[in-house]
Amino acid sequence: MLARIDLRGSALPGVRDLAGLLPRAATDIDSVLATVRPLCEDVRIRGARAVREITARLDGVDSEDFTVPPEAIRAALDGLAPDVRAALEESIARVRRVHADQARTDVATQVVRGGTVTERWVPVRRVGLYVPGGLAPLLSSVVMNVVPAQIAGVQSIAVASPPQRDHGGLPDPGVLAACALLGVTEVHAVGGAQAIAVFGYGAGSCEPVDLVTGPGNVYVTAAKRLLRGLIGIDSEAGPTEVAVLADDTADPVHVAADLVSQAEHDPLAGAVLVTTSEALADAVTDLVPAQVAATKHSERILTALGGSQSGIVLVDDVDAGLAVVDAYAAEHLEIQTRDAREVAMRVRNAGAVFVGAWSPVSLGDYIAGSNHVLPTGGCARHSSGLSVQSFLRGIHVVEYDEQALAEVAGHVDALAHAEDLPAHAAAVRVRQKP
Ligand code: HSO
Ligand code: ZN
Repeated sequence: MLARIDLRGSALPGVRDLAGLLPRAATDIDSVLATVRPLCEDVRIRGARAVREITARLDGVDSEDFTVPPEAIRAALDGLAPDVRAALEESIARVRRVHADQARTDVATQVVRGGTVTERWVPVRRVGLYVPGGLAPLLSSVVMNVVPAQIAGVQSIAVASPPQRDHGGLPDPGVLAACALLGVTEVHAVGGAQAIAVFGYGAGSCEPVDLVTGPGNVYVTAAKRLLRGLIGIDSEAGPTEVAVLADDTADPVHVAADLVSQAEHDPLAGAVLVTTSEALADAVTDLVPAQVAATKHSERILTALGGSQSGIVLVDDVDAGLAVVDAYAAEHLEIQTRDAREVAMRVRNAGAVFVGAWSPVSLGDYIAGSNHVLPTGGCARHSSGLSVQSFLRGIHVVEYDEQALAEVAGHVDALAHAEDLPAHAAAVRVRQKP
């Protein structure tokens, strides 16, 4: 378990080679496209009838209508345990507080006298939020998807989540209760690729959406890739992962627990410790087996920690550690070193950074106020996690008056002719007085 990679004693390779050396799961979306494409086509052509058949076949649930009745959503909230309700309410309040600060205001730039460009931020009209069922019913993911959409001003929000056989074909009751707490009234008991197809094409009472967000398994991701363009998507989420950058000041009990906690999600989850301290590496290696044995989902955790996507990387110093975690570009990155805040501020690539001994990833998963829908698989090099911005489009509104246009007519002429597009120049010239 937790294989070691020793990068000490010589100069680190360049970023690309370094990334290639680090443990990471390879997800092959293309190989499931062949399964997912006909399924999506079926939903496009036959709508709700196709959804019913696919759901019966794949989820073992046969239901005439996949849309969850509003009374079932309310009933789920009534049945929610008070401690879970209190926790969800606090989570919603904190996530709202953080995301409220992300709201964008329109900016008007006066470029010249008589010429302005205004950037208007306009919410997407209708979004579909996917909440996976799978190995765990992620009620917290409802909060992380819905709150930014609501703050962005999205008018129409639909949630889809797989039907559960032991809940009468409805989605997990915790997921429904979270929807109720957030005021979401449209929920569909559909999972997997077929849910994304329902969002993309519309089926039954579900109208097509403009944008789909939320993580899912490889089939969900393949359907998102397939329908991208027809709909917007947030990202192609892969298996979850955590990297911990630690020195000899880190508590090995904490580090081991954090690696184990993220591995709990998925046998394909990645957990990587990058450390300057061999003693810490040894202590974590010694502690992990007992922590895993003591927890409920030990089998999938063992698979994740024993897989080639997990391991311990030894480095000479914190600077080298930073180079390694930047090359890895983790979905979640913990900094457990001296001067952790200062080190964290030097990180370039991560979905979210958790600073110091008292900010474990599970705090962020549930209740820090940050978002937990984050870029995986190295996508943190170019993308950010879900935010209010994910649900907005910036529209440039251009308004020049006659004089301001006349001032640049010559420049338009020059550029248009340089591009051999004379009609572009003419469209400005016809407006000029002789
Ligand atoms: N760590 C997951 C989110 C989550 N954890 C939900 C528990 N529930 C991906 O960021
Ligand atoms: Zn988690």
